[in-house]
Amino acid sequence: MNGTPAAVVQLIRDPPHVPQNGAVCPVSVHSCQHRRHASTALSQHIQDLSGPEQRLLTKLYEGLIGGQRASLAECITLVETRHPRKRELAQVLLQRVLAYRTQQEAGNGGKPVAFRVGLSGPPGAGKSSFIEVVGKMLTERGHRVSVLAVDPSSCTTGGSLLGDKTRMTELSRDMNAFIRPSPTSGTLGGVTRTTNEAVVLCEGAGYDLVLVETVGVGQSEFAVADMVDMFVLLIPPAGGDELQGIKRGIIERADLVVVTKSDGDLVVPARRIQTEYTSALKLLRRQSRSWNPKVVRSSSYTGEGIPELWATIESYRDAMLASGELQGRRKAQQRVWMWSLIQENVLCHFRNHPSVREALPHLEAEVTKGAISPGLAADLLLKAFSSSSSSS
Ligand SMILES: Nc1nc2c(ncn2[C@@H]2O[C@H](COP(=O)(O)OP(=O)(O)OP(=O)(O)O)[C@@H](O)[C@H]2O)c(=O)[nH]1
Ligand SMILES: [Mg+2]
Repeated sequence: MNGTPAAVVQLIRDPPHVPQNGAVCPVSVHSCQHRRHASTALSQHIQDLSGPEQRLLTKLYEGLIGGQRASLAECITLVETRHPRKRELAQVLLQRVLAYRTQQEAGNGGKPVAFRVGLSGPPGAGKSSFIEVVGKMLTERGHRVSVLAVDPSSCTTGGSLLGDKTRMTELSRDMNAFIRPSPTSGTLGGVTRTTNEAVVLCEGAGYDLVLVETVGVGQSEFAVADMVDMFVLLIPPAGGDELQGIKRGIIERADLVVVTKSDGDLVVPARRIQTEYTSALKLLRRQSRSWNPKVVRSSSYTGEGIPELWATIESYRDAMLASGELQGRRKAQQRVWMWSLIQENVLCHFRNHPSVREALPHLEAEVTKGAISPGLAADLLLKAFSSSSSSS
């Protein structure tokens, strides 16, 4: 919290439980106290903001909840920033949006107002083409759909997001859809923070479906599985080699497996993969008491299987909502999110600490030479960090 204004600290300690737009709802004495704390925290913080900052936040917030795409894009840019002051502003904005969402959920019987689906799969599995077709179907049915494309390799390859845009041409022109590549600064913590925050903003802007696409390489798909209501794995009807890269751990996390490209000559291999995965899933531990993971086939070229597949997704949502598991999952995810932010920040703090920076090159060299053990080097660095941290 170093450098964080006291009011932000208090705002974080006492997150507002009520909307900021004066809505009145029946409350208990306990929530009245919360309301007092929250409004005190907020008004203190508002004093901290300069006039232009306040005006900027109000403009962004009002544009966002008014459903304006340009404001949503600007808000996401704000949460993605690395600029320290802007990051603080982003937290105030998010806090307001969260309060607004809580109010909406209260009006919805305590149930989430939007549904979040994570889509992952190996490179070229057909994820973007799938989202284009599903997204169009959903906007035609009156939904508002946002798509966040997370690509942790984008900072090194730079190319794949461009591909995404060209494969979602129709959806990107659709007024009821919002597509946004999410740059991630290459770290897993970056994926978690910016994507989670972007999801909150999309929901605040009135998108009732949030789709998060991620390439199934590295760890980003696990981070995405930790931030959605339903995790869908897309598998191409390909040979064993191409499927080798799919980690067992991620198959365990899937609520639904979709075998893509089930058209033309690929129907036969797609059926085979469907059978293989159906038996594989039976061997895995059940994740949920209200849902058994399923394996379905679809084609984005012919559209076959797509409406049925979405019906399956809806029956998952209904079952998970009815049992309360979905709400429980979201609560657990809030904790995971917080801890992943702490981990990211603590590590950054550690690396930037003067004593650590001073000792690190020498100790790293010693460890590489085999002169001292990694355990001892880590102990020395942690000692340098904690002794000067506590004396400062
Ligand atoms: N036959 C067939 N090909 C498909 C289908 N869907 C996608 N493809 C092709 O598969 C290739 C990859 O499709 P994308 O939708 O870009 O796949 P992706 O998983 O988003 O790819 P990355 O984002 O690069 O990981 C493209 O050449 C598509 O034309 C389908 O339903 N049937
Ligand atoms: Mg793609």
